[in-house]
Amino acid sequence: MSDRAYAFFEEQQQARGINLDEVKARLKALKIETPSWGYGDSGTRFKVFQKEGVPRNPFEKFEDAAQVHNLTGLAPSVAIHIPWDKVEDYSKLRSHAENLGLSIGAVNPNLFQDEEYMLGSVTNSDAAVRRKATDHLLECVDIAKETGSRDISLWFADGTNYPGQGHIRKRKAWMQEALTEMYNAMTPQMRMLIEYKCFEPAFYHTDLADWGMAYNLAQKLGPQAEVLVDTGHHLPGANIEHIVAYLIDEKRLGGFHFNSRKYADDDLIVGSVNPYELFLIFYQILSAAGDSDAAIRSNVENIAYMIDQSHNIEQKIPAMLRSVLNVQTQFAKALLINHDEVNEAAERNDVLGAEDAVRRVFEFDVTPLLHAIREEQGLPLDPMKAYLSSSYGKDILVRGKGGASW
Ligand code: PSV
Ligand code: MN
Repeated sequence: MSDRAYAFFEEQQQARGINLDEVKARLKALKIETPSWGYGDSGTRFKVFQKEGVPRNPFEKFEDAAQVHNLTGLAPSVAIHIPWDKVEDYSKLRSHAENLGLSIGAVNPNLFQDEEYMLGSVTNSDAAVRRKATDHLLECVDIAKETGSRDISLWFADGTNYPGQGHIRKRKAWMQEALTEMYNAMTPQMRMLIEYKCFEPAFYHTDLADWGMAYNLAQKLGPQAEVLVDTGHHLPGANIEHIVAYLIDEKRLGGFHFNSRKYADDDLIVGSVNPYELFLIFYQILSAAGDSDAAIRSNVENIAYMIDQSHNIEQKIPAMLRSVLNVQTQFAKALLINHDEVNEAAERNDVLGAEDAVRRVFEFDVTPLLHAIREEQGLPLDPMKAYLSSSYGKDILVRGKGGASW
């Protein structure tokens, strides 16, 4: 890092009234969970591509995830998906993670891959299928107890392809019934994060299609149920930062699955398509971080930042590095927003002034700041370069092809 570049940056930001010590402390505290399934083979609906060196089991997925954390200091926990990451003994997986400097993060039940779930899981008209799905949710609560995970993250592929195929209101009641049973099994420390998705794999209706449905369900279940915003799960044009602000105000924003999408689906690297959206999401979060209401501050402090990407064509570890670094960059930029400046302009009804006070910050180059904190943390200044020049990517090729799918 050039000292001159940082000195210039420091002078520029101090002149704007930004406290760089505070910015640095918050940047160092940023934690982004990576998904175990992002290290495995994955593909489109048409083909799963096999790559050489892909982890063969959950233990190896954690080893790859440790690379991402060691080089960036950003990703100390890894979400698991059950049964993709099913193991005999979760305490072994937990100590393996801990030996690597990681912890096991959110537990994700999988209610979309068994034959019986073709017409729905917890919303299936067959009571036996609903029972099986609910039992799987309960199994994941037990796994979370063993792994020490706070969050259980729920996404349902449930929906219908044709009008008349399912009774929408009955399905709504069945969903609530299953989640109530799961909610009652959770320990007081656990949280249920409810994810929604506008469509796919069902194309006519999806049982939890948007944030309002997820929020309504969370409210009915109780305070340990919150909404999870997957940035790829909205119709084009949706204002995600508005949803974020609204949920924070309701103290129900549980977490994020970060990724990007251009049209549909959700597996592109976060920040690769619309970095400004990511910046604006952090703008909303940070403007609530200083709220006078302690409950709002507490909601913000407990937001789980998670990546949810299954890379189809990219190399797995570099793609995950790129993802967490993109999040860090936009978070760093958003930390430079002078909220007083924005709010004062808004109060004067200075529309362009307020917009300028937000947008101008997005245009700052935060490289000197990121280099400075990495240096202070003893991390490589350029984690991607450090990974590509290490031997890890070559060493794992001995695993061969045909590793774990997702
Ligand atoms: C569904 O598209 C989703 O976003 C859910 O979070 C799943 O658990 C994950 O992707 C993996 O398929
Ligand atoms: Mn997701």
